[in-house]
Amino acid sequence: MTLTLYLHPLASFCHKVLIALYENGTDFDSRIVDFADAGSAAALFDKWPVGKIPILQDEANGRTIPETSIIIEYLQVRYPGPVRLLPEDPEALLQVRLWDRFYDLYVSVPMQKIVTDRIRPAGAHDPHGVGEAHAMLDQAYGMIEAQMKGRPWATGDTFTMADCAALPGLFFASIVHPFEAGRPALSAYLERLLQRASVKRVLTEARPYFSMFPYREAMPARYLEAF
Ligand SMILES: N[C@@H](CCC(=O)N[C@@H](CS)C(=O)NCC(=O)O)C(=O)O
Repeated sequence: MTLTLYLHPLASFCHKVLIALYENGTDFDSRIVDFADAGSAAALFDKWPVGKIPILQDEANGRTIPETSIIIEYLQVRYPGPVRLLPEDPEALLQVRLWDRFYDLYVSVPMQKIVTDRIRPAGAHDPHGVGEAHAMLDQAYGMIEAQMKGRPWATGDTFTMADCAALPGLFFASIVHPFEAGRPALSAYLERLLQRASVKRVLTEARPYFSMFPYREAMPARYLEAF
């Protein structure tokens, strides 16, 4: 097997790349990174010193590819499959890149801020930063509501990298900062994502690890059942 994805099955950014891999039926091996295990963490830091997952190792050419958006673009260039996640048309491509950035930076990052603050040591919490993260999610939800009116997928009629980015952010954000009433297009979009076969597979593989999620008690019951 030439491709190895270093990941954790609960990690939202890993879900983004897994969705892309499953959409295209791309063959790969996975290696779980356990940050609590010094050897496992060192193997990651050796390859990508900022220590973020996922990273993709390509044995065929000895390359390590970090950063989810770059990994997905790399897969499309080097290992294309039936589902084109980055469109050929330059204008459409800009929209996909924009909404990919949007979901990473303004949904996933504030969601992570809220989640990780819960497991900080006593005295190291950041209530101001967490408040800002909640405000950012409110802002993002409003913008997604407007964007998704009349669109099945993040940027139009086809499923793209932006949808790969949207699912993990929205899934976990919907737990820590539930959608307020009056967000029907946002809610319908998340439901549509949850019905996608690649997404069902990712969340099914993540479910055994849900007990490790710091907001486990806030997970809707249906998230704990089969997708
Ligand atoms: N910008 C990065 C973000 C990756 C990221 O934040 N990954 C999280 C897991 S979801 C991580 O590695 N967290 C470990 C840490 O921050 O120590 C990407 O798109 O790949």
